[in-house]
Amino acid sequence: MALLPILNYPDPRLHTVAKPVAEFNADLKRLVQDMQETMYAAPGIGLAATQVDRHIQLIVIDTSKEQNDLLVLINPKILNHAGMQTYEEGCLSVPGVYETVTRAERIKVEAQNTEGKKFTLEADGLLSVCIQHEMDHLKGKVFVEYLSPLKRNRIKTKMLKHAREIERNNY
Ligand code: QAP
Ligand code: CO
Repeated sequence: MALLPILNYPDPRLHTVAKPVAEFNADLKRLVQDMQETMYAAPGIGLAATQVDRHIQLIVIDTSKEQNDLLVLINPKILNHAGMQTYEEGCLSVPGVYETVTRAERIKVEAQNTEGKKFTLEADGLLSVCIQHEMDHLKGKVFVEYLSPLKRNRIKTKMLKHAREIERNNY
């Protein structure tokens, strides 16, 4: 098991479009383990492979308080959606930033597990938001892209300034 480095916005690699997973092998299972460990350590409730610079359609999510209800979604597709909800979102790739985003309220998702077996899942509330947020990462989209250009640019500047400060302290 290993903690993986997380890409920080505005890293251009966060805009890479992920490819479908074709082989359900031991390497994939190891990546799932490492992503799970990385998410729990953060701590976070969702992590997409894109965020650890692996551009395949793989997401791990756990919205439980006890961190004991892991959901792994491989090659996820939204079959249908209904309603609208707004939620204050954060992202492990945009630390310290929380902004309101509007998304579908309920979704039905089809995905595969680490064995390649297909399943469907219905979600609402936080889980629904989290799945949609993580699926955006697989398309190369970060939640700040839903905000106004003014807000997004302020966030970009803040992130770059923060990165420079860390760089200076490491010197
Ligand atoms: C996506 O985000 C999400 O800023 C998952 O300093 C978030 O796990 C979907 C985190 C909210 C729906 C609602 C963020 C940790 C974790 C930070 C996360 C931070 C430390 C974010
Ligand atoms: Co995110």
